[in-house]
Amino acid sequence: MGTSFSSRIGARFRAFISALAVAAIAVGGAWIGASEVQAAEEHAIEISIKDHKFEPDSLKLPAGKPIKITVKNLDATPEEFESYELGFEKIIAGNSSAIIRLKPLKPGTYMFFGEFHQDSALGHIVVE
Ligand SMILES: [Cu+2]
Repeated sequence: MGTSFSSRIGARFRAFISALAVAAIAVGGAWIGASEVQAAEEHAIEISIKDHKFEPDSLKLPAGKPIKITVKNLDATPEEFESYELGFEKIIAGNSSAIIRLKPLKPGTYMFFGEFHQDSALGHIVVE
């Protein structure tokens, strides 16, 4: 008698715990799902500045996707990463990096340059 009572409690307790676990997985799953979608939509690329030149100086990017550009300035002096056509400018201190995020782009060719060394720091982005 005592055994069946405690096993009934035990069964309810186990049901409660498994319901909690299902809820936790559902919440965790939704959260992971959202961040995965965000990461999948954003196209991330990296570009560096060395000897006042961009490496690479030509980038190919997909149209219609948000873009994340990480710019590493490997020179000791600051550079300003700028594009009139894409409407950004950002000063990057020597030996440091910066992130530039762009809204989804239309197909085309867009020029960019390093404003502090415009004779050598030139490049372009082809969006297609
Ligand atoms: Cu500028």
